[in-house]
Amino acid sequence: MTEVKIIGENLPNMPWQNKPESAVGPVWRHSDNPVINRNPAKGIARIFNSAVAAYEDRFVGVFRAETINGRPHLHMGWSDDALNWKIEEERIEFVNEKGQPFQPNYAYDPRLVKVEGTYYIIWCTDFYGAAIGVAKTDDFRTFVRLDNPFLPFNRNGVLFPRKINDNFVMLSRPSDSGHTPFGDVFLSESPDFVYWGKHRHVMTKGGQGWWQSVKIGGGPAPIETTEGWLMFYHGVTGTCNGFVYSMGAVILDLEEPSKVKYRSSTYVLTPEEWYEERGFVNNVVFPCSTLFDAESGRIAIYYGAADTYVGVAYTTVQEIVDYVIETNEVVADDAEIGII
Ligand code: BMA
Repeated sequence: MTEVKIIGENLPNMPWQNKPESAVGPVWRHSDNPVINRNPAKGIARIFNSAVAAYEDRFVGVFRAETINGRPHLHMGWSDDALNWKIEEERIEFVNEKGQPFQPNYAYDPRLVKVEGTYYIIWCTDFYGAAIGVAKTDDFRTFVRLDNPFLPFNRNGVLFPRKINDNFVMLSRPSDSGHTPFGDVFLSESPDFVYWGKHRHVMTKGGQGWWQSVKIGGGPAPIETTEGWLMFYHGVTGTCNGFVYSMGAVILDLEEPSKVKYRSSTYVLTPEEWYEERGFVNNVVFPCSTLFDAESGRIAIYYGAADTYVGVAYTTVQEIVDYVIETNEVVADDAEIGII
C-alpha cells in the first residue's frame, strides 16, 4: 500500500467526523444528515444536488433550489461551518458579458469549481433541450454567464480544478432531454473557455456489477492526488420501480485524464438511509461537490439525497484510493485514449 496524498490546498476547518465502527464501506455519512432539510427558505421547497466551496474565511454554496412552482433555479448560500447553511431567497442573477440580464429558463445540478482564482458554475440549462450552462464569478456578487460550451443534449458538466497542458478540461455526459436511459462520460478541452474540442471518451456504463448498468455521470470536480485524479460519480441501475442512483469512484490519469487508471467495481455509497430512500424521487444519492484538506487527506462529499435533501459523507484520500485500487475492474476500453 503506497502513501497517497492530495495535491491541493489545506482546509483544516472543513467538516469532519471520524469513521464509526458501524461503517460498512469506504465512505461514511455525517451523523446529523441531512444538513439541508425541506423548505429551507421562503419559496424553496427542496434543495439537493448542490455544490459548495471555501471562500475567504467561510463557505459558499450554489444550490439547486426546487421552487414552489416546481422549477429548479440556482440560489446562493453561506455558511461558517459548511453544515449550517443560510440560503438566499432570491435566485442568482446572471448577466452576459455585456452586463445584460441572461437568466436561464431553469437550472439544476450545479458544480462550483475554482480555476486560477476564478469560480466557475456549471449546471444543466435549457438550450432547446437539456444542455450545459456555464458562468463565472470572482466575488459571488456578479455572475457572468458565458456561451454554452456544448450542443444539446448534454448534462453533468464537470470542470477540472486546473488546466492540463494549458487547456481547461471538462467532463460531460451526452444524453437526451428526458430521464435518459443511457450515457457515458466524455471529456473536452478548451484553451479559452469558448472553443471546446479534442473530445475523448472517458468511461462507459456497465461492468460486471449492475449498479451502474443504465448510465453514469461525473460528480464533484476531480481531486488531484499522487495516484491520479480522484473522481466520485453517479451510477444508475434500473428496477421495476424506477432508477436507483449510487455513488462510484474512479481514478483518472493525471496527464491524460481521458484514461481510467482504476475504477471501483462496486459502489462506494448507495441509498440506505431514510433521507436517501424516500423523498421526491426515491433512492437517489447524487454527489456534486467535495471539500478536502490536503494536509490530513480528509474529504467531505456533498450529495443530493432523494431529490429532496443535502447529505454529507466522509472518507480519506488513503482509504478511498486504496479501496478503488483493491476493487478495480477494467470496463470495456476505458483505459485507452478514447478515440474511435
Ligand atoms: C437526473 C437528474 C438529477 C436527479 C436524478 C434523479 O436525470 O435530473 O437532477 O437527481 O435524475 O431524479
